Amino acid sequence: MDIHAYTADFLEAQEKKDPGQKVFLQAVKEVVSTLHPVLEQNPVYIKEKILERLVEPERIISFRVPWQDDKGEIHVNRGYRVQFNSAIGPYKGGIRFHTSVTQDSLKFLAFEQTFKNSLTTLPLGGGKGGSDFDARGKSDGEVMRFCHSFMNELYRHIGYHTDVPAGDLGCGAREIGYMYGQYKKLTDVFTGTFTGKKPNWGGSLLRPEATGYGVAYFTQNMLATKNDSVKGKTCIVSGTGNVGVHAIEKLTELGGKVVGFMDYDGSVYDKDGVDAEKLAFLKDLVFVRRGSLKEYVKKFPKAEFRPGKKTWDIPCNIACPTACENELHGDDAKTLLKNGCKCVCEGSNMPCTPEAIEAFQAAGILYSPGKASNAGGVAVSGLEMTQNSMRLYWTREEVDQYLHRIMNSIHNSCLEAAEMYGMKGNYMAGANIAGFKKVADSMLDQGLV
Ligand code: 2IT
Repeated sequence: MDIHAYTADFLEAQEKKDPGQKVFLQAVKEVVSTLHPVLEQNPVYIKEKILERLVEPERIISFRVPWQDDKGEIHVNRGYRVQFNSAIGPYKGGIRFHTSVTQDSLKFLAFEQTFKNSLTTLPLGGGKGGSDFDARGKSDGEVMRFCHSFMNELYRHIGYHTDVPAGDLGCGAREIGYMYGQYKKLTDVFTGTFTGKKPNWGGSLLRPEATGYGVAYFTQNMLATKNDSVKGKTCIVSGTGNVGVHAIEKLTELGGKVVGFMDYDGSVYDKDGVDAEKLAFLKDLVFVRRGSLKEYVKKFPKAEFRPGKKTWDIPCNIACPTACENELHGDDAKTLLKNGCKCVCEGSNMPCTPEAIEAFQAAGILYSPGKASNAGGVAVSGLEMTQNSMRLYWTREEVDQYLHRIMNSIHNSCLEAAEMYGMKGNYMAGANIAGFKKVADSMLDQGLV
């Protein structure tokens, strides 16, 4: 069989099925483009139509979320949960609250999550949910009423052994608190049905830090393959949400100098790099006051604020995109390469466009896809589930050891799978292949369901 013709037909059929789902199709295309040798050596995947089955979510729930603002005005948002694949464990993945949320974006995220969760070594299926709700500028009361309304429907579809949501963009500990409270009220059970909970009521220590720390550990692992390290390297981290700020923290701890980062208003260029004092300010600004990075340059006037500008023109050795999908374009990749960037480690989901990835791979620099390098977050979510099951807590150090071990294991799986199928050093291919095989083989074992 001509595998290339088979995958071309497969992708064409997918495009016909969901013509408007651009990011989902982009994610599917990327995965399929790396699976040719796997399909060639395992024709059973073709015969059993594993690809066709894998790209079809097991279930999508879409629902109305009505809520009232502080003035009494009524708003209606749309809520979703995409339960993508449960072959290796209960659906697991975050909830995104952002104006950009559509069925397309959540299908893409749930698809990526399926592979990512497979790589973590833990028994986690893939899912994602969210709403087009924008929490920015809303009062705590408004956010609470929205979250309660969201949960009034979602509660019947999730559960400790069924589907375990967590946070994502626009959904942090505050939102998880409100959702978990309502979930508990409606079901009358105290279980680990959510992760990313606060430690007082079932959360794991180190869960907030896990994604960002994991990105830094993965960066360190990639550089180690070139007998190099983060120490002394100039770094850029794009987003300054939960992932970005903790990536800045760990990269700095590992001896890196983080000189660029950004938020919705623009970017900061801080030639001297972030230190402990600046990091403490940043954490308070982002997590407590929910303020703008403009305040960072007021406090540290040697740093420059660049309104509306991204970070990618700032010279660096290491770039970690941590904001959102398709934030780093082909032109940005060329600029990074021209300025000497040698390592791109994705902290968000699919932040690099296909053109950008192509440019990095053609230049032969280290590049890792988010589904491998940002898996630390969901991995510690898995560890939160374990702790909840045992009804005990591990220390920060214990969780960090597990996280470190899991990131090492993901790194090795990527390298091994890539080499086994003739694409040595290609982390994208390795992540897709290793993630795919575990899920695909489990689907085969379980028959046509
Ligand atoms: O993209 C992600 O991996 C997450 N938003 C975390 C999901 C989780 O269940 O912790």
